[in-house]
Amino acid sequence: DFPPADSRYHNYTELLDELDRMAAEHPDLVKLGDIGNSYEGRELPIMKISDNVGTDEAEPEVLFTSNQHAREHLTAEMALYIANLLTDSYGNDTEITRLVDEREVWIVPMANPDGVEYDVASGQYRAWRKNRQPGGGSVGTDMNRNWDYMWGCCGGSSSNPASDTYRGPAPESTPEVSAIADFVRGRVVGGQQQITAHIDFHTYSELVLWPMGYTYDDTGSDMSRDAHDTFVKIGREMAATNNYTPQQSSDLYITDGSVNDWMWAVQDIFSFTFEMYPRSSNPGFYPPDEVIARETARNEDAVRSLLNYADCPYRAIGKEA
Ligand code: 0X9
Ligand code: CA
Ligand code: CA
Ligand code: CA
Ligand code: ZN
Repeated sequence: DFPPADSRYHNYTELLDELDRMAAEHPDLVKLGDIGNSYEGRELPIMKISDNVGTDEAEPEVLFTSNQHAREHLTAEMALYIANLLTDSYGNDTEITRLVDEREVWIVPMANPDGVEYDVASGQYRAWRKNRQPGGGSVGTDMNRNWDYMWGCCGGSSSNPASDTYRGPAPESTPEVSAIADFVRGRVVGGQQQITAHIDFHTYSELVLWPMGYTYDDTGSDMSRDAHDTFVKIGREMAATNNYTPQQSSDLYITDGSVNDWMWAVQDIFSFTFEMYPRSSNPGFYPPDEVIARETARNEDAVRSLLNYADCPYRAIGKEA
């Protein structure tokens, strides 16, 4: 488990317990499910939050995902923060009430539970990043190199199974990425992707990142000028609220097969990566649990902003349909 000094972080079963508690306390707003199983057979939980939560209404849908990378434990706490915000503030905060009424929010709080549990199992952090699927004499695929768009195209991932950025033998070879991708494909209703906006939470560096990751180009056949300008505008607005640094993801470094590129190019979802606290390698992936409250609340206004834009992201550049 987590070391005693970091016991306020949630391991997999503690996270499931917290999701159950929220669903029990807010049965009219919260629906729990799973989107499949991890390699080792753990259910991959998903939470839906909306009014009339049992009904698929014609409301813009927003997705939050956390913990593709195992050691980035602050990101599961971010997912729980969003879930608690939307449920506890419903009926008390006029903006949250409106957003819960007018959006359907999906949260995948721990996309890589096998990796998370492996990272903390011994009581001493293992600095584990990948999932726990064996292959090629090694264990683990980097889920954020395993998505099915420009997979392995551009030197932004590794073909070496021992590498921390191993892309796997094929796109969606990891059951975890395959499950999330299947879920997202399942949100196409009447030919229209219902999810309009997405944040994938990572640590660390305090960045707001937008696609593309596989190319340094700002625009191309998969990124129109208007779409790029919308990413930049919303990304900068969100970064102004949390004091992160906004930039195109490839300006950090090139990645191929990463989640934002697939979400945008294949699914038309305005998809961002947040690299959370801290800025640098001390404390790196393992900030003490004392910072959880401050560093999750730090992203509240950015989350509100994206939820607001979800009905028409192009409004950010004055191009309402
Ligand atoms: O490398 C990653 O997958 C992300 N950083 S992390 O330290 N959390 O592993 C960054 C992904 C963003 N995409 C690009 N930089 N292209
Ligand atoms: Ca502590
Ligand atoms: Ca609803
Ligand atoms: Ca819907
Ligand atoms: Zn990461």
